Amino acid sequence: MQMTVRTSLTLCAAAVLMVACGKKQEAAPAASAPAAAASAAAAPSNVIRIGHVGPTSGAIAHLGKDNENGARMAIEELNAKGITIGGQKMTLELMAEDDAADPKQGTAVATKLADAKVAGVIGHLNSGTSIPASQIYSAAGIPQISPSATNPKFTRQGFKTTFRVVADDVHLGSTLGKYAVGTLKGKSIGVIDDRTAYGQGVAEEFEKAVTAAGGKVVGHEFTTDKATDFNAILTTLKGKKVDVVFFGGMDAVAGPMIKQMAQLGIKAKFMGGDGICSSELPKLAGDAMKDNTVFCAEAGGVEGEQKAGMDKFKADFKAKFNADVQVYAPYVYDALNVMVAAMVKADSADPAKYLPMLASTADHKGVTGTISFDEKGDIKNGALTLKTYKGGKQVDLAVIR
Ligand code: ABU
Repeated sequence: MQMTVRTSLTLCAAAVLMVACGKKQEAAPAASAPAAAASAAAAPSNVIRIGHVGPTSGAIAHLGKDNENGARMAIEELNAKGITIGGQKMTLELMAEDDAADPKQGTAVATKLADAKVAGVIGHLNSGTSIPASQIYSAAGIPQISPSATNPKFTRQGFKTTFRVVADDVHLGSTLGKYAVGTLKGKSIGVIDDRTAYGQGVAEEFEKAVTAAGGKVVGHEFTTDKATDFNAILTTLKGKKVDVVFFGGMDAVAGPMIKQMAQLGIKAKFMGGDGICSSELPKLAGDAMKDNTVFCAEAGGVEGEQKAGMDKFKADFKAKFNADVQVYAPYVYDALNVMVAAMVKADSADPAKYLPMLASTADHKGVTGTISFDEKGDIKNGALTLKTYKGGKQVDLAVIR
């Protein structure tokens, strides 16, 4: 049954045409002129091209660059180690693209990468770009691993080419909802979401969990991923005497929102998912961020002996890029290593040959933990790390499975 659904959806995606699967669909935007030119040059036979996509421009460019650096680090290390496939020494080459966190630009760069016949794609960063792009990669038979897109739909479309190495919004929202009621003792909880695929999804899951835990959501307000003025919605929530505010969205919006909460004298705790859980958030929120008042969850987690690998990755990353890891760079690094390990195992970088090896990835020891995929392409036994901020730095509170 699962296979039937997957097959029909894949065929549906293959026909990313004006009419497909019984209903009208939007055609993916055509590749731009420079994109078409870049796709014309085929990779030499000893080069494996891997695409990476994230927003390296716009409000969350710091997150996109963090991801891209994770990919660069993996590629450089693998090239230094030496990859041999089919008896030939291969060089990995990164095709790094910017989707600006915009769904239309996301499908344009996905088309560019498909035309360039990359062997695989790591990305995109956002659910709102990863989901439409996944149709294009599926139609082209190109494996895609997102290191950060957490909307459940991403891996529930029946595509054999779609994978992710983080937990999803059901896991994030439900854990944070329980935490808001059980640990933070929230009695009057306000929710805001940015209406993106991620923000809306994680906020809905949070709200369900609050209700299930016996808590009360007294107001749900809406903003966008580009908004800068939250006075009206915050004033509404202030009138409802909220003691916890949950925001479904990214750190670039959360920072100014925390500042405006302080200006309005709102003393509520502030919570969000992995999208706000960055090392940049204290800079974005400034003095308004008081110790132990902001809570978030990264969509992965390591404990015990596995922590040493993550700590080493963070130190190496800092030494190489003179920057702290934001959130997802280690997940990008692992995703790329998982993809290349499947190529080596298949002794081929041909997606049709290495895709079955990728799908059967089991117990890959990465810096973010042990990676195995389930039948949907989701990480098995995914973890979350609950965090707060103290002295402008992240503090881990607990790893939850
Ligand atoms: N997971 C948070 C950021 C990326 C996204 O899912 O849109």
